[in-house]
Amino acid sequence: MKKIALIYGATGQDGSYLADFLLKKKYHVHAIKRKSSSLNTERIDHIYEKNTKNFFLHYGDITDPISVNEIIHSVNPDEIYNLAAQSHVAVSFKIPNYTAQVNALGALNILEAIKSSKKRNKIKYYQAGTSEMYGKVQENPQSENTPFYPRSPYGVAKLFAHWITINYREAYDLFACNGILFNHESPRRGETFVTRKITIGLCKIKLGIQKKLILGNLYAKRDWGHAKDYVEAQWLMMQQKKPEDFVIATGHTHTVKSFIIECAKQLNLKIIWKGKGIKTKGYDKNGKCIIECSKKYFRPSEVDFLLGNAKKARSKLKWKPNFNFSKLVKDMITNDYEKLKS
Ligand code: NAP
Ligand code: G4F
Repeated sequence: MKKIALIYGATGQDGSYLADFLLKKKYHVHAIKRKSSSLNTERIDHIYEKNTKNFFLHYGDITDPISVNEIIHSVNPDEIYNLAAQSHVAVSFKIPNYTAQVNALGALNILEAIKSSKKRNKIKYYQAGTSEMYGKVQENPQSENTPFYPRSPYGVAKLFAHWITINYREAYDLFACNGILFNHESPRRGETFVTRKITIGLCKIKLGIQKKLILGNLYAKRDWGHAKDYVEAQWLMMQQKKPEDFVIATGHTHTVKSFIIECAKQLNLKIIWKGKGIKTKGYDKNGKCIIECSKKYFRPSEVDFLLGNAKKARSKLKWKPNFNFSKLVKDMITNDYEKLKS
């Protein structure tokens, strides 16, 4: 019999790749979309157009326990992936209460619905945890055993979701696991996250349709991987006999500035750097300033450095990423350049 998966967050970057991945594995995929005043299914439209037989869309919202219960009890899934979130760290400082409703209590709503389901011991649950929980890092590199120290309302809310997942696993014997995923990007990445803002900005500058790219902290370091590799890891965690938590990361870290430099290299765009810290500026070959920093994009408290240790996933899940840093940049740059050119 075909397995049934339910994806919260299916209209997002990871949810859309996960839907592609599970459909290839012959799952029946049920996907949740939110009511929105404009179309929000761009990332899954390609599926809907050609694979309607195994793909089902439902309106829902993770903050509404009535809808969460109704969907879980009627779909009767084998696997539930909770990828739904207010996923922007900077925005979480502006809407902390809302971020907690979605990122923390949303997870609890799903776990409660599983607990009250007749199939409760058969349903597997995946919680989309994050390296943001390490925040002010207490150890390098960060593994499953590194203590957490979140630095944003986003990170704090995700830490609640992490621990409530463990608590429901221990208290009610649910198959509930946490992925602790480091940053992962792709051509489907939201346009306000730094990597996509850079790939779009530099492609537009190269094509002469944007003059300047204005960013925040260029010296923060992130362990960036590709979303396609990371959704495979999510699925692998759900295929284990016992639920456990796993760090997913590449084991390499780069500054935001290095990300810009790699993009510029692939676009054959020369940048001459001058100044330090917030005064750092990038100039083109004619001496025109094309990159500068603004306080507007700095956060009240920053996560300066992230570097993951995914040894456990590599050995137990046999997971290994196919994309390295330059392949990731290439995928994003190629996609944005082609799209913008046409
Ligand atoms: P994303 O592109 O921002 O997608 C978030 C998804 O959640 C969207 O489908 C969004 O729907 C949905 N959503 C938001 N609020 C909701 C609500 N109240 N009810 C139902 N759905 C809701 O994020 P992503 O990059 O794919 O990340 C997926 C998950 O992994 C998130 O939980 C994120 O926090 C976590 N994570 C991401 C990374 C990363 O680097 N990408 C790393 C670690 C963990 P709309 O399309 O309607 O907005
Ligand atoms: O791309 P970012 O916004 O990602 P951030 O904050 O690391 O969060 C992402 O990864 C987390 C995993 O660690 C996920 F849980 C979370 O959902 C999200 O997907 O920012 C990356 C870095 C930060 O240090 C930020 O200060 O880039 C710096 N940055 C510099 N200029 C900027 C900008 N970030 C954004 N968004 N926009 C800028 O102009």
